[in-house]
Amino acid sequence: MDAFWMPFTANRQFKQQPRMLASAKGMHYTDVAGREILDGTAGLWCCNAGHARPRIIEAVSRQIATLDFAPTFQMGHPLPFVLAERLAAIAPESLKHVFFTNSGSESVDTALKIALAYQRARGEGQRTRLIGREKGYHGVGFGGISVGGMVNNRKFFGPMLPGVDHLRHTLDIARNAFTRGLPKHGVELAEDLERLVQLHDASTIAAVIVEPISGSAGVVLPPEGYLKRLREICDKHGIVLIFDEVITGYGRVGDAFAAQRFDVTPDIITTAKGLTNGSVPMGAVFVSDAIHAAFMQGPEGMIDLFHGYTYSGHPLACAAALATLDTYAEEGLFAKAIELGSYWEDAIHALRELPNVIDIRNFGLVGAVELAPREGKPGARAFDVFSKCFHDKGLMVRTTGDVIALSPPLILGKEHIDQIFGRLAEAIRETA
Ligand code: PXG
Repeated sequence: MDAFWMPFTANRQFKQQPRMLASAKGMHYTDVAGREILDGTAGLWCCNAGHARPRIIEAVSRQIATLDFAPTFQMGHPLPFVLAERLAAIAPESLKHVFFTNSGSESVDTALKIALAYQRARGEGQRTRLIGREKGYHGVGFGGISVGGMVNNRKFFGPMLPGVDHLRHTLDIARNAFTRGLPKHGVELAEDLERLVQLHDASTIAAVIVEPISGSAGVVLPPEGYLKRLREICDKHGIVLIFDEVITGYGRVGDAFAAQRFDVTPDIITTAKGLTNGSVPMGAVFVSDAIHAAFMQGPEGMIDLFHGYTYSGHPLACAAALATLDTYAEEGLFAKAIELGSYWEDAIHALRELPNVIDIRNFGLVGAVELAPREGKPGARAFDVFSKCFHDKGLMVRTTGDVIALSPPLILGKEHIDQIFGRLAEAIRETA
């Protein structure tokens, strides 16, 4: 097993006791020993319509036999044009232009580059500063880790991009522990952007990027009113607002995008994951009409954006995405997080009295149970729960630090919610 250097994994530990999946259908994985594992995380927050969906299988199979690859640099094929229109139709009103990538990390780099080039195109080329947030996760490219705020993803990799600063994060367990839905306290944390404007001057700041809900850092929710206030401050100072919706996009919080659920429209939205239901790598960046228009000013024969990937708008990914959007629409999956939201909320908050539980957070079909760390061994307790869930309970969860995160496929029913939290409760109870 040594040759595969696994990502974000304790390789030597894993290879002593592997967790190996062999197949998947609907709400379940099957491991190599034939055990069924209930998918509490939609893979890695990506299989929003569950696994082995017939439309997607059929579309990708048909596509590979018809057009396996076609360039999109000064060439084209119909699928990304069709897909971009379909996406524009579900996006917020003013975000009707779509740039395709192959991952969330690439979507983030693309968004940051578009923001910088946009400021230059409108005569504000001195605006080069990018602002992220503590605990933010924006993938693993140098742009993404620079604006990101997860210490371990940054500290090994040198100085990263210059001229980046960070807002304070919004996790406040002391004031908000066990809140159902959005935290009541913390709207004032948006004023931290005013502090950075005071420090650096607005004329140096190109863009702010935040996740409407942070996933990787352990489900950090925006306090009520916080995102609206960020929007206002960005408007006041000519700063581009980017929402990284790699996790929240495509139905996770009860609308196509969190921007719609929270009724706050950024200038750029980054997505990936649920776009193809995780089946073929693909990301999409949604850009506002105003930003797009700023690039369409020069001579028509000039390339408007010197950026792109060999696989931007790849035929297989487009076919998968179109079939995924069909599946979401036919089954009304974007509404699922609303329909099941209160059942989900009641079920996760029922874990409150279990040993070592110090906070529970939920919104849409996202949930997190935070455990007290073992002394001197941060993350060990949650990792043991994760391992017990997988090996003994037939349940897949995610951990980050001492947080257990959940983000099930949106096709789940109440019986699956009962199973997820029943099994997780047992695992927490049995873990010292
Ligand atoms: N932005 C956000 C908000 C993400 O959550 C990325 C960018 C990067 O996407 P790619 O496709 O480059 O990995 C992500 C990815 C977890 C987990 O369990 C989360 C992600 C990836 C893997 C695990 O928290 N998010």
